[in-house]
Amino acid sequence: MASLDLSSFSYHKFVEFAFQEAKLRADLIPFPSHLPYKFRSKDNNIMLHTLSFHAPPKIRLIRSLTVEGNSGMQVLDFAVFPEPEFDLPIFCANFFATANLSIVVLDLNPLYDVTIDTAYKHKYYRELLPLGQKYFELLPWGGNITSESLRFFSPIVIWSRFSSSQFKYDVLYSAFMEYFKAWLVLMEQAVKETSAFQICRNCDAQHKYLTWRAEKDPGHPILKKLVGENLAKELLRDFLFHGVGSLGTKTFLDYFPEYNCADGTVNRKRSVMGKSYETRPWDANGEFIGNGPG
Ligand code: BLA
Repeated sequence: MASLDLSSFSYHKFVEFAFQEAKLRADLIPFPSHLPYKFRSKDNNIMLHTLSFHAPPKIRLIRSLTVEGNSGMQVLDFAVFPEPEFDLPIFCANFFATANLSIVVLDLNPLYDVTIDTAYKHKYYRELLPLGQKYFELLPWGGNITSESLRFFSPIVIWSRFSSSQFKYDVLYSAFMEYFKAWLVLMEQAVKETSAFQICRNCDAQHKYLTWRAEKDPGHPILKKLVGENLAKELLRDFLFHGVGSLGTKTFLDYFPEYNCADGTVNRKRSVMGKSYETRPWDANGEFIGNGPG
C-alpha cells in the first residue's frame, strides 16, 4: 500500500489558511482565558499546539489544536463556534492521519438536527449541496459511524477514511479551504437574532453539541494517552469545547438519558445505538435516505 511520509506533511498549512482567511473578514482577538500553548506529550515525542480567538459580534470562539511529532501521527482539530445570537452552523474539521490511514470529518455541523428540521437544512445547506458533490467521490463516505454522531452532521458532511497520500492530502486541503470560505460567507450574511426565545434555543443547541463532544469525541483516548487524564480533561472543557461549562447547566445525561447506567453514571461506551450508515445517508438533493440503526 502506498503510504505518506509524514515528515513532509503538516496540518499547519490548514490552520494558517484558516486564520488568515478569517482575519480578512473579522477582527480576531486572542481568546481571553486561553494562552496559545505549545507543549510536549508525556513521552516528549509529540508537540501539541493550540491557538484561539474570538471575533465579536458573530464568532464566540475560533480555535485549533494540532498534534505532530515523530510518532507517525498528525492531528488537526479546528472549529468555529458562533455567538448564540446567530444560528450559524459550527465549522468542524477533524483530521487524523498516520502514514497509512487518514480519518477525516469536515463539515458545517448544523445547530439543529437536519434530519428533522428541514427549514434549517434549507436555510444553510441547499446552496452548498454542489460544493459537497464536488468532493464526495474523491473523499468517499468512510463507512459505518457511531449512530449518535449523525444528528450533528449536515448533508454536505465529508466523513472519510482513506490511505494517506499526497494526492488525498491536496484534495483535503482544497475541500477545507472551500468549506471554510463557504462558512465565512454564511457568517457575513448572518443576521443577529433578536428574539430572546430563539437566542436561548441557539444557546441550548450549541451547549448540547459541546456536551456531546466533550464527553464522547473519538479523539479523547489519544489525547489522554498523549498528555495524561487531567490535562486532557482541561483541554476538552476549557479549550476544545469551551462553553460546555458556561453556556448551559444541563448535564450529559439530561441531553442523552439513554447513556444512563443503573447506578446513575454515564455509560462509558461511545455509542449505545452502535454503528450504522454504511453508505452516505443523504442523496444529491440533500434528502435524508438513511435507515439508521437497526
Ligand atoms: C474516528 N472521528 C472518528 C469517527 C468519527 C469522528 C465520526 C469514526 C468513528 C465513530 O463513528 O465515532 C469524528 N464524530 C466525529 C466528529 C463529531 C462526531 C468530528 O460525532 C462531531 C459531532 N479524531 C480527532 C482527534 C483525534 C481523532 C483530535 O478529532 C485524535 C487526537 C482520532 N478519530 C480518531 C481516531 C479514530 C477516529 C483514532 C478511529 C478510532 C475510532 O473509531 O474510535
